[in-house]
Amino acid sequence: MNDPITVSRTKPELKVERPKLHKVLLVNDDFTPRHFVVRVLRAEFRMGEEQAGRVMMTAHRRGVCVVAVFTKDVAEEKATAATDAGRQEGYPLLFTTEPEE
Ligand code: TYC
Repeated sequence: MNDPITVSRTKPELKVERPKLHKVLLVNDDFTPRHFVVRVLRAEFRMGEEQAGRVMMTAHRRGVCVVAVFTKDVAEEKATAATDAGRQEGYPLLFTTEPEE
């Protein structure tokens, strides 16, 4: 006998998950000039002068500040590019990434 033909009556489950977002963090140090941190934030993260100044001062006072959130790859690219911009001028400026909860 042939196998009976069965018809699934349930829709296939769609498992489309949003990619987890990653934060780019600006880490304070004692050497990088404030105006240079602001310049890097403006150039790499397309921030205005005021917002860049606020982010820089938050990192300066608290030790660290969230700059932006992106997908993992973009967050890592941006953090590396911004850290390299400081290194090119001999500054220890550091941007890191971490996954959002
Ligand atoms: N603390 C630095 C200074 O006083 C400025 C600074 C701010 C450096 C934020 C890094 O992530 C930073 N010149």
